[in-house]
Amino acid sequence: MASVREVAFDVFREHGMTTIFGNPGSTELPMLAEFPDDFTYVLGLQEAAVVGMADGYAQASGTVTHVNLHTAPGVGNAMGAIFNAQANKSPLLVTAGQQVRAHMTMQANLTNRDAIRIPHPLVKWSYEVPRAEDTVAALARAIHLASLPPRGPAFVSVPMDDWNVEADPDGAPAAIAREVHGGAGADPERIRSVAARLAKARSPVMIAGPDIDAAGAWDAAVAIAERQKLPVFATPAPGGGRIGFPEGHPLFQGVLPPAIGPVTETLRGRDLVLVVGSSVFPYYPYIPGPLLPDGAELIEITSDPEEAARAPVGEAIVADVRLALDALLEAVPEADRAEPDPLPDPTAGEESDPLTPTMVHHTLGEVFPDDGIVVLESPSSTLALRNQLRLSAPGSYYFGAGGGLGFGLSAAVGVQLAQPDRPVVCVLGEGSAQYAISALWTAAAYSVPLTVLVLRNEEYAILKWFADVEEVQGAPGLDLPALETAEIAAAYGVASRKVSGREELREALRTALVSKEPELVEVPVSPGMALF
Ligand SMILES: Cc1ncc(C[n+]2csc(CCOP(=O)(O)OP(=O)(O)O)c2C)c(N)n1
Repeated sequence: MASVREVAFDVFREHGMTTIFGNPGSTELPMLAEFPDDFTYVLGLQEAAVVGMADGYAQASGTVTHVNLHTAPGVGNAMGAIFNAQANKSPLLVTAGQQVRAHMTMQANLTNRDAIRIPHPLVKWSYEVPRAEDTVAALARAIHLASLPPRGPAFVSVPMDDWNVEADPDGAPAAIAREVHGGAGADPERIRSVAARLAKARSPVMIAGPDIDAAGAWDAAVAIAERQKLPVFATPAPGGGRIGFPEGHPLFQGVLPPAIGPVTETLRGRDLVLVVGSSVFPYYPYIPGPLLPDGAELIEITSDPEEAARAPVGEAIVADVRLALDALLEAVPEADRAEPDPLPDPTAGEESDPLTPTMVHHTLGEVFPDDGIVVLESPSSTLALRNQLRLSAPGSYYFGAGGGLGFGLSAAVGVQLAQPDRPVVCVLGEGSAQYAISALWTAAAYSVPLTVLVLRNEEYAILKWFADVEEVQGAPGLDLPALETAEIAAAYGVASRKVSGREELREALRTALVSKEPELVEVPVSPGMALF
């Protein structure tokens, strides 16, 4: 008869989950025993990096991804990254080892006393099975839940002696065979009404969110905007974990500012705001004001009932974003409105010493391949990168929507593993690089051909900007002297170089982009925010 472990691996196989990210401990070894040849185990050296890598992999592959953690301390270390994965709607099966059942009540060493409670607020389901034989069913249930909209992490704690128990002979084959499909369409009546209101509107606008990309609704969003001649803004950058509209398209009007008052200012004069695949809105910082300009209506299309319920204004339709947009495309007529003026071409100014972040991103833009992917965590130059690169292909941008640093570097390793044929450039502030720095070791150990570009401004620039906004003076801890990222990378086995000036930067990026191994390029930049 098959063991729980053997059947569990059949379930993973059935779901295409043959890449497992983890950091093992004694309580996880029974799961890893006789590890099958058709599976890959990607070792991360600390759990923030392990979950971040799995998050990137899950988003870029579109499949539920298994991440295995070490009982309570491993889950504890992973919490910030699980928070990010939830915000990113990243479908993860998170498992953790647990003491032997006979040890749990006496709370022997490493017992995860409150296994379910630790990740509970950040996951869709948190569970420890009552009987060993139920493990397979619990894992299958967690996989289905993680994959259903809104996608996100689900957690199962598995006592270490459960893996070798005989699997339930009836339940196990059924669990392997089951399929669960999400993706509910919108009420056709509602879609017809949205189409009619768009057609009647004087000055409608579309706000494109990350779920357009995640749902595969990119072409439909472009077709609707073109047919209706809609100006399109990207949802505010903090929540824009992916881009939902080609940013080089003539209808693209830029990224919405992230605060209430400025959003309303930007939308002034509009009478219909169609928000697709985004919350309303990922605001930060708090700059109060009316939620919408006078005379404007807002309609949100989201696959996330939570997002729909918590929006502070407007109406919401809960449906799969691709199905809803496909239906809307069928229903909207051609509009004869004037098209908006396209954004002016990006400019970067004269070369300075050190370079400005804007000049760095402009230079990256010159060498950036058409099929390239950016994973971004350079807080004070997020908007400059968006403006300079104007990324315009699906699946070409990943950003930590949760705001927890450490996503960038680790997710980039996962994205590159999931998309081996597309060049991935991870753009980091030198402060951000530290939160999951050990992901560099995984990149080197697994020959992940990632390019890492580190902007060295010797400060937490974004926090200095926030200090101004919050009228905070005299805050300590905002400077980062002598943080030698290139040396750290070299110690992890990643080829690295320090460059200055455009020419050196361009050449270093060109070399790194075609290298079959990871390479890191560190460039000094001027301090402060870079908005364009
Ligand atoms: C886990 C975590 N800890 C702390 C912060 C707060 N934080 C936000 S931005 C930032 C500074 C980032 O510095 P750096 O990467 O050098 O970028 P810069 O602001 O200079 O562009 C910090 C510490 C955070 N977002 N996440």
